[in-house]
Amino acid sequence: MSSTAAPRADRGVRVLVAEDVDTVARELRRVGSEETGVRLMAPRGLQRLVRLEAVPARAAIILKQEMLAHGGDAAIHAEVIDGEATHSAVVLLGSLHQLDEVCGALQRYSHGLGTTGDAIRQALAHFVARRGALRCGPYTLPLGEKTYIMGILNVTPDSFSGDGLAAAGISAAQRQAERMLAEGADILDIGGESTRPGTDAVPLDEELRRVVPVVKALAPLGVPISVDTTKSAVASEALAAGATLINDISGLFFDPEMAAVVAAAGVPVVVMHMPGTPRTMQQHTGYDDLLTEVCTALQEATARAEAAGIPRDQVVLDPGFGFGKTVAHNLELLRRLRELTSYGQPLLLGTSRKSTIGKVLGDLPPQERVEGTIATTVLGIANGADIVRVHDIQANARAAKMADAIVRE
Ligand code: HH2
Repeated sequence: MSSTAAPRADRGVRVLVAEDVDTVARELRRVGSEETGVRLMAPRGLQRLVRLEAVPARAAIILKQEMLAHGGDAAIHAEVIDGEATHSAVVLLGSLHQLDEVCGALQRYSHGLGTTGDAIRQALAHFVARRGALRCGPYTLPLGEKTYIMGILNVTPDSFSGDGLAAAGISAAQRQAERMLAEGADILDIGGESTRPGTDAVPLDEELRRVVPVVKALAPLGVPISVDTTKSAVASEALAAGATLINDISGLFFDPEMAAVVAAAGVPVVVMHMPGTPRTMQQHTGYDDLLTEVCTALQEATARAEAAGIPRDQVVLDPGFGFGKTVAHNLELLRRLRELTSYGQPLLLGTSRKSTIGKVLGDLPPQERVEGTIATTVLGIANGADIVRVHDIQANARAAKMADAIVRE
């Protein structure tokens, strides 16, 4: 090439992958930028959409003005501009830098806008980093370092995937639990009531009879024992028998005593999204905005927990894959799971062998859904899951370990 040729900048054009500021900063340093510039530029390298619910009209207009003033924008309901709506959902569009500047500017306003700014900053911080730990009695599970495998141990005669052990007795449950631990389970989840679509509730006495002796037998195994129940009396007796985590698919909704029982024991609780009950949930699949409805319900469940004295960071969120949702809904939940990390609470995902996987793979029966489950485990981890609740421990534990090595640097 002759030395008089014009300098070329059309080669090696590449779009970079960066999901957090540290990665952006690393790429800027690789160019040779000076450190002051790196710190100033990095937050400009990431764009975020942030949704706020039910913002009073005046505050919505201020948000839009401030975003525009800082080079971003905000979508608000058209009727707010016309003065006809009192409230609006708002979607902020901006770089992390612009959003941070706006949050700072909001501190100057009254109408609670300062706390709105703080909440936006918090959600943005939670979206990338998982901190803290789940405190299950004597077991502490640090979050963010690895994905925890919750092994499903159903002591039911009618679980949808045919894995129930109801008639097999305590020693069969013990053998299965030991096998699950050897294969890599970190938590065991014991359920005495099937939740498959259309089922009725199991009477209290029967659920106690199925669950409590198994909890007692498995508590010495050295891992947290979770109990999958919506009944406070079952939770209470299981906790006394050694359980250290409660998994309530109703999100502390069915039994008004449940939150107080969990709070008194000082253990974490999983709150799951389910519209209606297992009997009726598949009649409630008409969502206007799936993620907003799931997130709103989970934040209501979190408020019930906090009101009873359960610390917010010990309330695990679960979007309820397969509960009152169509195949398309379940796939959307997985695609957008990371939105649920905005609240800074641990995330659990329960997709194992569920019918959505069977349907996507061409009507495969539950026992042939392991590969499909692994795909959901891996994408769930990439999208922020801290715990996956699964039947096939070894396959999912290996997949999770591999996914962890890739996504949890
Ligand atoms: N799914 C089932 C049961 N409990 N708990 C949480 N937190 N999340 C879930 O997705 C979830 C759950 C259904 O699965 P399974 O226990 O295998 O079946 P069954 O309820 O029929 O026993």
